[in-house]
Amino acid sequence: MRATTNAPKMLTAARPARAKRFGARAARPFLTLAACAALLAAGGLLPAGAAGAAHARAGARRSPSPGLFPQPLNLLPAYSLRNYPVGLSPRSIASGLFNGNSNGADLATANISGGNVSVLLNNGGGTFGGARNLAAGQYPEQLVVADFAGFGRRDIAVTNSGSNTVSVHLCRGDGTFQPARHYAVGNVPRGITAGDFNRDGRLDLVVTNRGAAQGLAVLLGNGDGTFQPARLTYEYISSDFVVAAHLNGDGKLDLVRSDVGGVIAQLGNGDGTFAAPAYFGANYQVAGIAVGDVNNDGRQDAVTANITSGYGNVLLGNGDGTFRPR
Ligand SMILES: [Ca+2]
Ligand SMILES: [Ca+2]
Ligand SMILES: [Ca+2]
Repeated sequence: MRATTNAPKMLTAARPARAKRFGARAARPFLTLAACAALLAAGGLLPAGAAGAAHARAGARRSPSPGLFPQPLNLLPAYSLRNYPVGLSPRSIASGLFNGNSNGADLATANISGGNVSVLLNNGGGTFGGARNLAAGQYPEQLVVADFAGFGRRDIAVTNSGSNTVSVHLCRGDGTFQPARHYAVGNVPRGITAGDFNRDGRLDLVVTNRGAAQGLAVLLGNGDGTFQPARLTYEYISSDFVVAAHLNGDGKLDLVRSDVGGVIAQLGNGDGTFAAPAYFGANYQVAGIAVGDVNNDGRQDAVTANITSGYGNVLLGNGDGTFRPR
């Protein structure tokens, strides 16, 4: 995913600081919440509407402290928002074209208490039809949308932290999906990303496991919508989120993972395995990450949302798999 917004103009670097590895907890330059929302939307982690609203609000009201709002940001009056019922306790959201019309992007949510994925088809004009729920595993957490079967359709893969599986829902191209196929992936899977990590032209999956044996599950794709059994690694890193990105220009797809207080970069070896994790500190408790080139230097950068501190952070990529604060 790429950040394609004008987000860099919204960045408000406050205190330049040198990158520290391993446990940096000092105050960092931060983003406005609006900028975070815009960047997370660009990364598919927030609806674009929320980001636009946050941006508009940011333009109307400035904080006395650069980048920091003195009170929680109220995006829009609740009465002006249209509500779309989905399954119980939606946890994450993604967009994709699930049917053949040109109405625009459709939506899918992972519903942690409902045990399902809700699909909302775009009516055109920015409204959506009623949710159709797809049975997933127990406690669906995060989802990724990609063409796993090679039919040019947008399929859905979702982590199920209760059943320790990934559910893969193959799209029929008309907005409906085949019954899910489930893959065991390790203990308490949460984050998920897709990419061709072994360079065979078939999309693969990488999952972060948060359970007792914290690590990665790599599922190599067969190109027909099925996957090989997961290969597990154990780095004992608490990653709730993972994003595939090219960090060092070697053509081998890499990973950016969240950690409690920062991000983890792992360079891909091009065969579905990854080099040792490298840690780069941010503010405490990273609750979301997005990756994109926020300063237009051709190198992928990382943006974090930090739930405990209330800040977001920008970590600029050096083009070699390392990051520096901005
Ligand atoms: Ca592959
Ligand atoms: Ca690489
Ligand atoms: Ca950059």
